Amino acid sequence: MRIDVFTAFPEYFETPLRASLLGRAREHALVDVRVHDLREHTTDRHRSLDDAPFGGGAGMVMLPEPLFAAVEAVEPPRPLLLLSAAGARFDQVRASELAGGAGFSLLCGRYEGIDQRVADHLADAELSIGDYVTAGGESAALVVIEAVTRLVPGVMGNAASGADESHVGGLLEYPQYTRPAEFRGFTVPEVVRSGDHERVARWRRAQALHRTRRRRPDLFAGYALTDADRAALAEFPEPPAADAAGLDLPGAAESG
Ligand code: JCQ
Repeated sequence: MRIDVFTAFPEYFETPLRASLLGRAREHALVDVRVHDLREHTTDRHRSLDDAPFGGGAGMVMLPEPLFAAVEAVEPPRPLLLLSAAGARFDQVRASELAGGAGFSLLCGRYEGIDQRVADHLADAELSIGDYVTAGGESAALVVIEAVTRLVPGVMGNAASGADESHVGGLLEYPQYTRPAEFRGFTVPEVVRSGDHERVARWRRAQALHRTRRRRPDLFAGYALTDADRAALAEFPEPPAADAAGLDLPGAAESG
């Protein structure tokens, strides 16, 4: 998997790309991340990457020339994706699609925006990681790189596939516990310590369903309950509000 990144701040990527999962994946040559400095493709003596907007208004806009020049010099893997709050939402399905390909590229904007001709005639698509505004596309690029890399075969060993299925299938994760069985008076549910793996699996399924219905009714609406789900819910009905109550999340206090 090759991933090319175009940015005005290449140093932003140094530590995250060396650390943890990404660092290991690169060491094992499972991913080849290449970070390109947009400023190397400027031509004026100030190495400018932005200018004032036509039509006036606050802020600066990224110039098309250095962005086109950088991409044309590298001929990076496609699709070339522009990180932008105006893009299509990046989700686990998009992550899997990208992980299934040979590579892709990310273009990080800064300042108040990018000349529209970059989105129209250079990038293949615009991608958003969520409805909020960041200072630039770099943090979003790291989110995309990490979400895709962990799906590349060999990066996570056997841990990845099963855990992801629940999210791809549209449910939130079940609650997890480790030692000690009692911590400051807070106990681990009896069922997960029972040693009955079938019963544990049914309990986990029920918790994932309860959580998703409470916290993400949008996801739950798109989920088709199976007979096994119904059986798990009948065996483990939702406990009195406790799971989400402390988080003050929308819907946490509702019933039904
Ligand atoms: C926010 N998802 C992605 C900041 C300009 C396109 O030009 C700009 C892009 C940004 C970064 O915002 C994002 C984002 N949600 O990348 C300024």
